[in-house]
Parts: sequence; structure tokens; C-alpha cells
Amino acid sequence: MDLNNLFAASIYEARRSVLRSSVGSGRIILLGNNESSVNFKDNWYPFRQDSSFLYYFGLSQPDLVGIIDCDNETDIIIGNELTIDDIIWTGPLPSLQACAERVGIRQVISWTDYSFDIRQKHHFLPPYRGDHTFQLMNYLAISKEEVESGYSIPLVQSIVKQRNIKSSEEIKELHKAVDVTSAMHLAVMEAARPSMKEYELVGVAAKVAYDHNVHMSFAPILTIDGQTLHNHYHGNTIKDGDMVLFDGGVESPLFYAGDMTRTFPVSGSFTTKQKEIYDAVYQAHELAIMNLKPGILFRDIHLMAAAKLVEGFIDIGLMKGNAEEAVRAGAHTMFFQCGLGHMMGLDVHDMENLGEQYVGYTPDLIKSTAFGLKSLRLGKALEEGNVLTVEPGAYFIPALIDKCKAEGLYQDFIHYDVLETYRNFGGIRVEEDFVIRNNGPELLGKALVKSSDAIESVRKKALA
Ligand SMILES: [Mn+2]
Repeated sequence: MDLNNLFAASIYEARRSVLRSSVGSGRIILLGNNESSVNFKDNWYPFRQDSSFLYYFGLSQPDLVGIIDCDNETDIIIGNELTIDDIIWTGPLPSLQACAERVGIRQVISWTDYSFDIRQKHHFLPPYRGDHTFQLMNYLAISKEEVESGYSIPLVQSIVKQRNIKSSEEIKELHKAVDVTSAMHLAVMEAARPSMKEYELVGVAAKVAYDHNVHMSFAPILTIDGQTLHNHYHGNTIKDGDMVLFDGGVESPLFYAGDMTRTFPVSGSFTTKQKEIYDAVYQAHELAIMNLKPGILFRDIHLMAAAKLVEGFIDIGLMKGNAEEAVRAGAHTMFFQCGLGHMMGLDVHDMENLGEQYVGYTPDLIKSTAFGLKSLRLGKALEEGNVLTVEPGAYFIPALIDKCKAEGLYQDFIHYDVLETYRNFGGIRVEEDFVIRNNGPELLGKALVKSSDAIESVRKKALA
């Protein structure tokens, strides 16, 4: 545990105090994460602390539980001090008591000295790890079903309300994450050469992360098959005429995420076809950014961006008719099957473990189950201090083209004969991260080339 990688104690104290009054009564249990074994007990996946635990208790070490007592205004960390057996393997580390004090907690209780009083009301979050389910079953003497159905909606809503609005010190961290993310993307864009393997470019990206002593915020997508939305295969050879789609990001030292995507040609320029589709995606991206402001539904920005994409496709001759009508009919989902963006913070999809309906929607705005909109993780009205991604794309998925064509879908809006000539086109996405401000969106991280011309000039220089 590096005690320098923490905010001031007063920040954690203030966050817990807001949560305590928001939840009102009972005891809040925030489970820290435990080590998770790969193939035998002591061979672990890299440790990543739970994000809500990080938000309220800051400490990035395993086997801790945080208790926030709303009735007695006390905060406790349950955990064990290191023994000599631990120190032999880990070396000397600050005591748990010292770590806890660093985040404003005076009361550290060891596992042998703490017992849960099951007569009291306890609030807990929906668990996303099996060991958390077992812990809650043991602590509260309840069944697996009671753990799954018994999570606290007031706790979920209170945490979402707090974590949805990023403070200035959080935004500083997010800038750090996206600065390195941006550098990682430029390095990949400059390093790509025909006949390289995709995994060699993953290596270029990973080196940038290691050079900054940070980790990736999610498994990178780096592929010439950008039409496959979550493609983690990296074994293809990249060739002249291909486009590389790279979607990746890193976490800041305090675990705030970055998440960017660029798509670039392997040769010095896009083909005419590639450039036309790229520019349509780019126009949709720019229109979305222009509309980022407090009060507007992100769902409406998603639909505006979809209509802009369709307009571009009508100009190219891929689509026909009226763009708004095409979007109402869902015809854009032939190319843009996912959402325009998502909240970002301590998680790359911020708080997704708390439930998308709570994080991205409201009781008056229920998440749609329609194809396309069901993958829109954020729909609700934006507020100053929200941090989100904007990531429109165009994906040519042969199986989807065949299915829609066979079912006779979208015939008023899609030129299927023209679409056939794009069957093996691939996919394009452009993604950046923003803070919502009253006076216009603030780009996170160092600006990176984005228009087709600017990307081509980076590629030409790199290949010269
Ligand atoms: Mn994203």
C-alpha cells in the first residue's frame, strides 16, 4: 500500500459523512476485494480494489471490510495487521492502523474481534464476486438468495448520486489517466507497420502503461476486425489497406479510468470508401460533443448522433430516405448497434456493478430493451460534473446484414445492393472522454489527432 496514492483524509471523511446522512440509518457494509487465484491459491490475478471501497476508504489492499454506522456516526475498518509470516513475503509495510488513519479512520478491528450484530439493519451492495456472496451469507446469516435479492436500494442510489458528480480532485486524476491513454494511442498509431502482428501493437500500448507505472483500465481491443465490438483476439497480421481499431485506456495512480478509441489506416491514407465512412462517424462524434450540456438527455444525443451518421450514409449512397425516420425505424442499428457512451470514473463503465438502471437512467426514464438502445448504458439528463465517453461507430457485421436482409428489414432506408460491396469493410469507432460543464464540455487528457486528415498525416510521417 503506497500511502502517497491517496486523497487527503478529509475527502474520505466528507464522502462517508454524506453517505451516512443520505442512507439515514443502519450499518453500511462495503466489502473490499480479496485476492483472486488464477490456477492455484497463491498465484493471483492482479489485485484490483472494489471501486466503492476505494471511493469511501481509499485503501488498495486485500481482505478489508469497511463499516459506516449511520446510527452511531462511526466508521470502522475490519482487517488484520500483518504477521511476521506475511512480512517475510511482502517486506515491511505500514501498519493497517497507520493506513486507516491516513483515510481518517481511527477504529481498526481485527477479524477475530469483530462480529456482526444480525439484529441490526445492514445495507450492502449487489455482489459481483462469489467470495463476496459467501462473506455476506456468513456475516449476516442469510441465504444466497437473500444476498442476491437483499441488496440495499437506498445505498445503491446514495452511492450513485455521489459518484456521478466528479469533484475537482477526481477530475485531476481523470486527466492523468486520459493523458497517458492519449500517449498510448499516439504510440500505437506511430508504431504500426504493414506485416506486423496485432499483438506487437498491444505490446507497444502495454509499454506506455508500464513506462508510467499504471495498469490498463480494461482488456484492450486492438484489431483489424473492428466490426467485432469486443474483439480481444490479437493474432492477425496487419496489412496495407486494413484499418486498425484500438480501444484502450489506463488507470491513474488513484485508479480513475481512461478510455479512448482511434481507427487508423495501416498505409499512409484511408481508401476513398474508408474515408467516407470515417468522416460520417467523425461528423456524428462532433455533433454529439456540441450537444453535451447539463439538462439534455444523453439518450437524445445518442439519437441525434445516429441521425447524423445516417445522413452521412445517405450522402454515400448506402442509405436512403429521411435520416430521422430511419432512426425511428431503427435502421441505423444495422451499423451502430451499441450506445454512444457511458459514465466513467473509478470504473471504466462507472458503477456498472450497481445496475445500469440506477446509474444511467431514472425512475421516469426506463432503459429500453430495443435492439441498439438496450446497449445504451447512459440515457438520463446530464449534470455538471458528469464524466462520460462519446464513442459513435460504424460496424459492418456480415451475419447481421444477412439476417436483416433475409427478414426484409429496413428496406425503405438501406440500399442492400450497395451494402453488399461493404460486406468486409470492418468497423470504425472514435472515442473521447469529457467532463460536463455549464460552459461546454471539457475534453479529458491531451487532445489527440481525430479527423481523417490529421490521422493520415501522423501515419504518413510515421511511414516516411
Ligand atoms: Mn468506452
